Amino acid sequence: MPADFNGTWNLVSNDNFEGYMVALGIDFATRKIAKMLKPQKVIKQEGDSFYIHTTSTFRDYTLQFKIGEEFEEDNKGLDNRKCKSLVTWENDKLVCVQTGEKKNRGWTHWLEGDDLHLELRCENQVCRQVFRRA
Ligand code: VL7
Repeated sequence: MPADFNGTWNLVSNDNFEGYMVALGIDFATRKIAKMLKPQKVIKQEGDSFYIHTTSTFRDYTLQFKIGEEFEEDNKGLDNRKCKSLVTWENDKLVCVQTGEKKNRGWTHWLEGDDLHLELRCENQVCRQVFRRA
């Protein structure tokens, strides 16, 4: 049985989101707004199919994928760069590699107790987010 990420999750901590956004080339004004946000994630997981909806008062982002199937990701409303994304299981962690213009881009999700962790990577920057069940 793989890990079960289903649920609604609220951001409780966000370490080095600024560095991650700078690495993505997000402009100053957008960063000032973005770092104040407390996004919520709704995750729907059915077998190998995932739906991850990240919502905030400023912007929303929806991602749908199947494990092991590469897809085009547009990052619309984020940095708007297209990349090829592939999500796989590494033990109980969900690991996404986002191949494109930015080196070392990707993210990892895992569970620790009742918390959902997300590590966001771009170039030499790592942002660590923790979400708690709503
Ligand atoms: C999504 C933000 C910074 C632009 C707005 C910030 C709006 C709320 O990709 C992500 O999650 C994965 C894994 O759960 C699923 O897509 C993280 C937030 C990254 C990057 C860009 C700042 C403007 C934040 C949508």
